[in-house]
Amino acid sequence: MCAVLSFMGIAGWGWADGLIRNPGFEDATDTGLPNQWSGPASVYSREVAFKRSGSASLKYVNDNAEVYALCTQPVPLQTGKRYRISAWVKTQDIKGEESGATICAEWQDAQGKWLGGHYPEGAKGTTDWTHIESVTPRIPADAHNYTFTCYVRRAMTGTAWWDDVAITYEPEPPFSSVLTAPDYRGQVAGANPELVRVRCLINLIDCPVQLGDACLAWRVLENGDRSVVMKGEVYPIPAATADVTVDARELPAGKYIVEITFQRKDNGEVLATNTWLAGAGFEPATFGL
Ligand SMILES: [Ca+2]
Repeated sequence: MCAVLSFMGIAGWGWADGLIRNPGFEDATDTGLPNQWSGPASVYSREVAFKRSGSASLKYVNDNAEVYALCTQPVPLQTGKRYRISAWVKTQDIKGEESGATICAEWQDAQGKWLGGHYPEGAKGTTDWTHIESVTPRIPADAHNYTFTCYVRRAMTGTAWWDDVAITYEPEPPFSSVLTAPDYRGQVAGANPELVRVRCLINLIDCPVQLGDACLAWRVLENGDRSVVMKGEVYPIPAATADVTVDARELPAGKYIVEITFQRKDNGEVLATNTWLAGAGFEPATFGL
């Protein structure tokens, strides 16, 4: 028996739109702070001795637990969207009850009143470069101003560094899928072989396309040379949950790839692609896919 089924991932969706200026702290100012960043120069400075990339990082030095200092810059976020925030953080003797050196994103209303934020936990003690990464909730509709902040949590002391910070739009994928049949290891086999059925789940919350303007184009590829052995299209897509059905019963035994592309109907622009690898047995009563 030879059967393989694996989800091979999503491609063709998402982008990285870096929204932070001087994210690697390379540009200097004459205040000692990195360019574009605001904070008390008594605590924060541009550091050249330690860096994760380039020639500099952001450094925090504080020996007074009463001092709570932030290093911030405004960022151009948009209401209704989620963002991934990330940074590399290094610490030396960061002490206190809280979680240490970290980052946050915050939003205020048009009058500057704090509305909310996202606050992943940080690094404390003495650590080498550690990656912090987290996705914000959706920005509320009444938010107006936004900031990205590097900081050490309140009532803590020690030394910390940040480098390669980022905040990027994090759309929900518009398309995912599940191979629902054949239910045994992707095989079309046995006395009454099933149709291949892929349940497609469409989520347009972050996708600038209407369901009626999109289609599900599918192809069956021979696993070896990737030649197309079958293809078709579901249009219109009847609902946000829709099945793509492939009658693979006449295919020769072998391994095939089922590729489903969620795309614009009018110009074929690919919004997302899911790929399934299915295998078949090589016994007389079995069929391909
Ligand atoms: Ca750097």
